[in-house]
Order: sequence, then structure tokens, then C-alpha cells
Amino acid sequence: MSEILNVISESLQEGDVDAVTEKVEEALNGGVSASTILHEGLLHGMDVMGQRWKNEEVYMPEVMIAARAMNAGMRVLKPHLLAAGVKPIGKVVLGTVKGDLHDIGKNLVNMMFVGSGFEVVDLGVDVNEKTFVQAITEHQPQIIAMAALLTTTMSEMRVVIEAVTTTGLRDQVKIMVGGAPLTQSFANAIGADAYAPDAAVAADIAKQMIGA
Ligand code: B1M
Repeated sequence: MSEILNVISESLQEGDVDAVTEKVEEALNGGVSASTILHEGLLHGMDVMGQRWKNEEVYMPEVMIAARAMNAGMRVLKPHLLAAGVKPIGKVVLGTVKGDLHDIGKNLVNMMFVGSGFEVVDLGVDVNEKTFVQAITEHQPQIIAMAALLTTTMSEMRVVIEAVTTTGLRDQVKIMVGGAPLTQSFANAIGADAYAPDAAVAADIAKQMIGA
């Protein structure tokens, strides 16, 4: 990896928004392609943070701070990526289910998805089954990812899966669920394709789901 890409990756891991912004601009001005900066700088740094978090070498706030630096780099890079026709690896529709207002974990999942190269359509919190179904039709994602933090809202995931099935869209999407009160056996019981215990694993599973 070239020196500047190394600096971008390391600055991202340190969560240094200013350094990431400055170095991404410097790399672009120096003729490094937007795609190379994305993959060998930003995504590389986010990947390292994801691994270190899984290994319990860093805490969640450090990952969130790194993700903020990733977003800063992406703001500079996005017009260049669009101009170069670089496409995201896949699309995910994400939301916290109806009746549930918790979004900190969901936002972390969003960041890890973006950090893995996905385009994310974040529907926010308190999302009902109709909105998920509409989002599939409108955005044509490969994956729907649902979060729930309350034992009282977990059952909404089953409602969404039933709605997706009855509208004939089930074969078009993979469905992932996650959130503190969930388990693999709950995911199996409601007919989800996958359960992810945390945001880093969610991003890994999403990549596997689309064969990336
Ligand atoms: Co709430 N709350 N809360 N709360 N709250 C909990 C979840 C609770 C465990 C607290 C407790 O009693 N000990 C409890 C739930 C009990 C239960 O049902 N099992 C609870 C309750 C009861 C409530 C209210 C009902 C309280 C009340 O009003 N009486 C109320 C409900 C409101 C509603 O949603 N309708 C409520 C409200 C709130 C606040 C608004 C004050 C606030 C939310 C702010 C926000 O999110 N913007 C809040 C908070 C902050 C919490 C705690 C303290 C922290 C949750 C959190 O963000 N954790 C929580 C207690 C706790 O966990 N210590 C609690 C950090 C976050 C990174 O973890 O979301 O688990 P988490 O995400 C993890 C994994 O779960 C996973 O990845 C993340 C890690 O990588 N993950 C996914 C999450 N989503 C995923 C999706 C995936 C894959 C993985 O794929 C799609």
C-alpha cells in the first residue's frame, strides 16, 4: 500500500476527521483513483477496526468515531466515485421495527454496512411492515436488515416477514435480524435468513449473502 493510503487508513482508525478529509483530498490531487482511495484507504481502515472490535481490542465508541471519519472521507470521495462509475457492492434496506425507538445499535450496523461497501437505505425507527414492503419495491435491495431492542417489539419482525411473503417479494430479498434480545433460534422460528449478534458480524454476513 502506498504511503498516503496507509496514512488515510491509520487516520481513519484513529478517528481523525480532519486528517482523513485532508489526506483524501491530497490523494485525489496526487492522481490516486477514487476507487483505490476507497478500497485501500477508507475500507481498509474500517476493516481493520471491524476486526479489532471483534477481537475485543477496541471498544464500540472507538468504532463509531472511526465510522465518523469514514463518513468524512466518503463526503470528499463520493462525487469522484460517482463520476468514475464505482458501484456499491450491494444495497441494504435497514430499520428498527414498529414500536421500537432504539437506534444506536442500528446506526452502528449502518456504519459497518457502509464501511463494507454497501449502499444503505436507512428507514429509521418505528418502521412498520408496509414501509419495509414499499422500500423493497422502491429500492430493490438484496437485503432487508431489521433491528429490535425490546422483547415486546421482536414479534414485529415476524409481521414484516409475513408481509414480505404475502406480497410475493420474499424470493427477492434476504432477511437479516439483530438486536440485544434476539437469538439464532428466534431468527429461525420467524423465517429470517440470518441472525447477527453484532454490527461487525452483520456486515460479514451481508457480504456472504450477496457472494461478495
Ligand atoms: Co431503552 N431499553 N427503553 N432506551 N435502552 C433497553 C434496551 C433495556 C434493555 C433497558 C433495561 O431495562 N435494562 C430495556 C429493554 C428490556 C427488554 O425488552 N428486553 C429498555 C426499555 C424497557 C425501554 C423503554 C420501554 C423504557 C420506558 O420507557 N419504560 C423505552 C422504550 C422506547 C421505545 O423504543 N418505544 C426505552 C427508551 C430508551 C431511550 C429512548 C431512552 C434510549 C434509546 C435512545 C436511542 O437509541 N436513540 C434507550 C437506551 C439507550 C437503552 C439502553 C440503555 C442502551 C441501548 C443501546 O443503545 N445499546 C438499553 C440497556 C442496555 O442495553 N444496556 C435499553 C448500545 C448499542 C450499540 O447496543 O442496540 O444492543 P445494541 O446493538 C448491538 C447489538 O444488539 C447488535 O449490534 C450492536 C452491537 O454491535 N444489533 C444488531 C443491534 N441491532 C442490530 C441489527 C442487526 C444486527 C445486529 O441486523 C439488522
